[in-house]
Amino acid sequence: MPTVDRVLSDETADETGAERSTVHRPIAHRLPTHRSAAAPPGAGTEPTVSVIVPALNEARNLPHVFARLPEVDEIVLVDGGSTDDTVAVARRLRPDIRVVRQNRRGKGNALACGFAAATGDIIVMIDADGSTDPLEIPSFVQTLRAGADFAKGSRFGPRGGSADITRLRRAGNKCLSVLVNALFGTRYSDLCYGYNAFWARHLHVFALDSTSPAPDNADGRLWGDGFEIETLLNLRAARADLDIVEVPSFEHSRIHGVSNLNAFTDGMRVLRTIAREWRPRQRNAAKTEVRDGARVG
Ligand SMILES: Nc1nc2c(ncn2[C@@H]2O[C@H](COP(=O)(O)OP(=O)(O)O)[C@@H](O)[C@H]2O)c(=O)[nH]1
Ligand SMILES: [Mg+2]
Repeated sequence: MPTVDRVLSDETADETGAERSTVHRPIAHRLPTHRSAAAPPGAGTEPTVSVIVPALNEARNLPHVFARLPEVDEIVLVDGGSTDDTVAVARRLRPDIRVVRQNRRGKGNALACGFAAATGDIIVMIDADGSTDPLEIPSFVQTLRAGADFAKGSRFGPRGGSADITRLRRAGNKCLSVLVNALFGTRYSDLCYGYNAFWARHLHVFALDSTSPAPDNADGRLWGDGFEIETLLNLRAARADLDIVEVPSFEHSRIHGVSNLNAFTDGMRVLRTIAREWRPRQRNAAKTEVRDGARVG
């Protein structure tokens, strides 16, 4: 299985919070900035935080997104070959931003490249269209610092919600979540949501490929390069027996533009992902354990 084994170069060479799902605390607007080499939970040092932002033609949305970003240690924008001013706008808004150009196509490949480039102890993934609220980042960070390995956003648990999801996508997501929970012994309430955070030291469990060139097929994507990435992350986190805790999240409407996701074709890719990842004999029975009523994986 391909793995992340080297960091993708930046586009320009040297350019260079806890919430268990039962408690909703006020969200702080600032995150710790004190740097540490590696900060396991409880070690007494503040972990560094990298925010990964996959973006494809999101120039008009970035000002809204970046205006709501709390202070973090690193922002990595992964450009998908935008034909608008996404990169220029990002650099103007955040001169300290790191811009990475993905090497294949799709949001999944963008995230794989962004994860590989990140240097923080904690990796947070947010969208560039205004739908995932950066003000929620401290909740994800706090959840990790309280002991979780993987903080999984959920629109459908207590205090979650969405102004963006269509009825078709909601129904599909529900069915897929039920299927995964039955097959994998998990308790996900929102399988196909892309607002998550995890400790960078767990990146290897996802076995993502950020280096192979685009295949010579019709869409130039490898498996995992598309919107099935969220499902892939969730299934591999569960299989690795990570401590997965859901974090309530409210998904706003995309501000400008339209979604790149096709409910049918991308839904089918998620279904195929579930089939491919389901290896009953390798499942780890321990992940069915539920602790504090909050562990879902
Ligand atoms: N770099 C990159 N970003 C992408 C790609 N496809 C989608 N995105 C970004 O991923 C995020 C979610 O995509 P979106 O089209 O809104 O899908 P939806 O939220 O599932 O409806 C947005 O920030 C997009 O700009 C891609 O192929 N490459
Ligand atoms: Mg969106």
